[in-house]
Amino acid sequence: MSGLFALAGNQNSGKTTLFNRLTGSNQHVGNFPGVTVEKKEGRIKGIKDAVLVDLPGIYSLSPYTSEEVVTRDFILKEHPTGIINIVDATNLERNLYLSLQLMELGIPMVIALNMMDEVRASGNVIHVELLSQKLGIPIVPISAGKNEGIGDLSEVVKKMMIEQKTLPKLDFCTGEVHRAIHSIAHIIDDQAKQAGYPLRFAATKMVEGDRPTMEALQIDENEEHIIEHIVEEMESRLHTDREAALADMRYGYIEALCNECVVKHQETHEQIR
Ligand code: GDP
Ligand code: MG
Ligand code: K
Repeated sequence: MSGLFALAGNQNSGKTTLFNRLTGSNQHVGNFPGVTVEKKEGRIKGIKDAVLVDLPGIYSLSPYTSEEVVTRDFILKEHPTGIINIVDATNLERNLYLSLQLMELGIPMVIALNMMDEVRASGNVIHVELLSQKLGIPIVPISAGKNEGIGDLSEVVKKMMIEQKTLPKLDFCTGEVHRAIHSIAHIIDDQAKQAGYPLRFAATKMVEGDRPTMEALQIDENEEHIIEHIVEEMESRLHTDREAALADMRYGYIEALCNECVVKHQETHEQIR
């Protein structure tokens, strides 16, 4: 059995530090095909035949930068065994914005919740178990900088390799956006399947008007017209544009999630008094 794992996360989340911890000196550097984005690969220490690819640091999966395109293409075309999504726990809401998008790709995923040393020092508390339950994926608290939790993370990665479980569907999609995604999913169902795109991800990309995905799915003029109509309808009902509608929905979900799972130092203080 062999495994291919993708390390994805925001810039400055500790990705390079974690990559080095997981692979040791066992790494080599190249480029992703066709672009000058650096591709680092290494074997994961302590796991037989598991390769880790360090994807570029990104904040979203929209194709605005070649880093974002590289990340999408790698995950959609290479079908990795799993994604290790490194999340800066001191910046949880911002980082989870990418996590939600990665989860739409339907690839098994573990969150490596990094910088936990700083969270501890701040006096904040993150209820990791609860967060993991709500998201439906494993979360391992780590401090890559202090070399803490790396063994636990390795164990989860090893398990992902053996079990090869698919990701449970996370339903954070509500209201008008949900309606639009649902209608579009209906239209592009076959094309998404043929292109090897997860339906939910593809439908969301149609709402965003994402050209590369439209081309990959070979959306014709007629279908594009229908999709545009659905999205305009959504915009007029929400009194906002498509990008804001999606961002509002994602951040709304994340905010509620963090309200439940994170206790800020000051709040603990107030409870005690
Ligand atoms: P990247 O941009 O995601 O590759 O992040 P780096 O690995 O370069 O790390 C960014 C900064 O965060 C560096 O100064 C690291 O030393 C620091 N860092 C990484 N992991 C941790 C951690 O667990 N705790 C703390 N306090 N700092 C960390
Ligand atoms: Mg780096
Ligand atoms: K830091």
